[in-house]
Amino acid sequence: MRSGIVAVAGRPNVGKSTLVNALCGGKIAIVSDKPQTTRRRIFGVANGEGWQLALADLPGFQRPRDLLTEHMQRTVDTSFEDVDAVLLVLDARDRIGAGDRFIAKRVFDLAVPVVIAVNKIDRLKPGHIAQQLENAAKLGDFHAVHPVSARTGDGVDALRDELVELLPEGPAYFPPEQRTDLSIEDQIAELVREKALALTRDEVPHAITVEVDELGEKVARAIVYVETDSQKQIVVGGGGRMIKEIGVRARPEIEALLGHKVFLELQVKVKPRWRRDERLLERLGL
Ligand SMILES: Nc1nc2c(ncn2[C@@H]2O[C@H](COP(=O)(O)OP(=O)(O)OP(=O)(O)O)[C@@H](O)[C@H]2O)c(=O)[nH]1
Ligand SMILES: [Mg+2]
Repeated sequence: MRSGIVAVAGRPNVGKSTLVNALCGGKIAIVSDKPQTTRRRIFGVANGEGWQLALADLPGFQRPRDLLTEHMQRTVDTSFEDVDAVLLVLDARDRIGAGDRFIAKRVFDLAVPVVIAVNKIDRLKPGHIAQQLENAAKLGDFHAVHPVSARTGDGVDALRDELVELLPEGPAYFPPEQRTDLSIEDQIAELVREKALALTRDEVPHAITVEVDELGEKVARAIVYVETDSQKQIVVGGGGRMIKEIGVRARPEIEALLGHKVFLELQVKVKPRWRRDERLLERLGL
């Protein structure tokens, strides 16, 4: 048996979570077009004949602005301890910049193999992709570079094979039916947050956090927290339209997760400055 942990690192929004989902063959981590979607480490587990690959999806590297983003960076740092390899994800569509180089320096200093994924190659010209692969190769002493599209799945099988090759011999960390380390409540909260992120913009997505406070046979109740009254107005929407839409989008995925129908009850509450509240962050697992 080969088994091990691969940390997935990179700037915000490069597609780390989308790639973790593609490598695991199903939805594990929520995804959005807003940076800083992932706030904590989430394991996504892929199993095969004689191997288990545990991918640690991580927040993107950024300069901390408050307690939440400080915690997120600490999560990234501590998650590099005891990994067997790092998957460094870059965006094929963006110039490789200071953010990429910062996180690259950090991972190349670890004494483990680094595999680079140049993601989002869908609909890009071969010349452009070749150029980005060349730029990526200058970042450090990598084990391999893979062009991939997490969205279309292009190159994902070859990347998975590469990562599995790097796993040491050892017993599986997770039982085969377990796809993630998130509790069912946290998975539901994340799905609600994903829909809220998709429907809001500017500062609002960053001010949203979700907590499931009741999960019964027939009812799942979640609270969507924001920081201000005006954010609450936006998330509730005129006549409750926005929060209703969030529920309409989240419910099918929550039902698929639970394996049965559920009544999803969403409530929006203001929690001023929750992103700076150490105790609340701890309660939310952030
Ligand atoms: N075209 C294209 N878009 C992609 C691809 N992979 C991810 N995206 C998009 O890129 C955006 C960011 O994806 P995420 O997976 O949330 O990125 P992330 O790196 O996990 O972001 P953070 O958690 O904020 O650090 C989303 O809009 C995705 O749909 C890809 O292969 N091709
Ligand atoms: Mg993410």
